[in-house]
Amino acid sequence: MRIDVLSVLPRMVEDAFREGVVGRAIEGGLLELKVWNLRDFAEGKYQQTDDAPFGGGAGMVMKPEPILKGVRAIREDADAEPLKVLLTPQGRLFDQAAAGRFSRASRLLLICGRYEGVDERVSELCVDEEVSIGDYVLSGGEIPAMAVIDAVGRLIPGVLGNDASAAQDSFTDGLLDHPHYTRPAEFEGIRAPDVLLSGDHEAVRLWRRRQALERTRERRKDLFDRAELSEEDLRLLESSRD
Ligand code: 6GU
Repeated sequence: MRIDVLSVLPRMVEDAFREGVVGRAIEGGLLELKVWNLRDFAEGKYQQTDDAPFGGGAGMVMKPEPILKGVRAIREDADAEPLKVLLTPQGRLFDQAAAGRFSRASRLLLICGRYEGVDERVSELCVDEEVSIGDYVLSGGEIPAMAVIDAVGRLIPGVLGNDASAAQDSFTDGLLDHPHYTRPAEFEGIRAPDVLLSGDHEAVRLWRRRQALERTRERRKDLFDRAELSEEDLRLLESSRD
C-alpha cells in the first residue's frame, strides 16, 4: 500500500514513523509513505499557504491553489488513483471501520488542514472524504494523519507479526478489549484473576468476553448499543448482573 501526506509540517509526520510497527512496515516494503511539503506548491516570494478569511474573523484560512497543485502532483506521481482524505474537525469520525476501508485502498492521500480552516473549494474539487479523529480541537491535521496512518498501517496484511492480533484488537467486533495481565501473578497486593492462570482455555475465553461486554456497557454505552450480541453474550451479561 502507498500513503501520501500533504502538510506544511512534513518532518513531523516523517519523524513519527522512523520506528515502531509502521516504521518496520515501511522498512520491509509493505507500506510506502511519502510526505510532501505544501509550501513547495505555493507561489510568490513568501510561498504563502494561508490567507485572511473572506467575511472577516479570527485566524487564517488555507489557500486552495497550493493544495490543488499538490494533489495534482501527488496523483501523477504514481499510477493508482488515491482515495483523497482531508483531516479536519468538521469531518466524519474516523473509526475502526474507516481504518479497514482505507486499508483496502491501494493508495491513500491524506491532506492536513491547519489554521482556522481550509478553503471550502478544496473539498469540492479534490477531496473524497473529510475525517476527524475526535471531538476536541488540535492545531492541525498532522497528528490526526499520524493516527490514521498507524490505524491503517497495522491492518495491512503482514504488518503485525501475528495476523490474529489485528482480528483480536478492541473495536474489531465493536467492543472494548478485555483486561490484560502478565507476570507476576501478584503485584502490590493485587492478584491476577485465577481463571487466567487455570489453563482452562474455554473458561478464559468466557471470562474475557464477559469483561469486554461489561466494560463496554459501562464505559461506552454508544458502542454497546450498536454491538451485535450473540446468545452467549446475552447469557454472559445475564450472569454478570448477579
Ligand atoms: Cl482531523 N483536525 C484538527 N485540527 N483537530 C482535530 C481533528 C482534525 N480531529 C480531531 N480534532
